[in-house]
Amino acid sequence: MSKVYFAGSIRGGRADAELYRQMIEHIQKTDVVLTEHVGNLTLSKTEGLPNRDVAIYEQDTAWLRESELVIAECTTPSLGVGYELAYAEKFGKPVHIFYNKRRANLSAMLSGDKAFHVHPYTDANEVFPLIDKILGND
Ligand code: 6IA
Repeated sequence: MSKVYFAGSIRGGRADAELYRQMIEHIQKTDVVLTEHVGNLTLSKTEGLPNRDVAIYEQDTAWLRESELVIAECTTPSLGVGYELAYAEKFGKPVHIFYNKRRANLSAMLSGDKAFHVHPYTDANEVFPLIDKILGND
């Protein structure tokens, strides 16, 4: 059972929050997701108090160091997710990036980084068997 850090946009926009929720639920069938809140549909992009941000940063970077693997959904661009991916790379974590190639043009800073495993898809249903493969559950 692996500890997975799931990354998805929050203040970058919540258009894909329902997909994050489904991906998290899928991973949780076999593994542990440290960041379940990313799929919380009641979390809005404007929510939160600025003075909570230090605690959020400290907690999320601690979870990244503790994680064994990072899975990110990057169709909706997010500065926070981009930061997390670079942080994960620095700590030697395997990083898997998903994005819908019909809706997004992934940043060259992600698609050009050979340390990252990038998974473009055209339909969200393709994501779940790919996750199974990553987790060794296929
Ligand atoms: O720049 P973004 O907000 O889109 O960054 C999203 C990423 O940063 C996610 O993958 C999360 O891991 C992390 N993150 C951003 N905001 C929070 C948060 N906020 N709680 C936990 N992780 C976060 C609580 C509510 C918030 C809207 C203030």
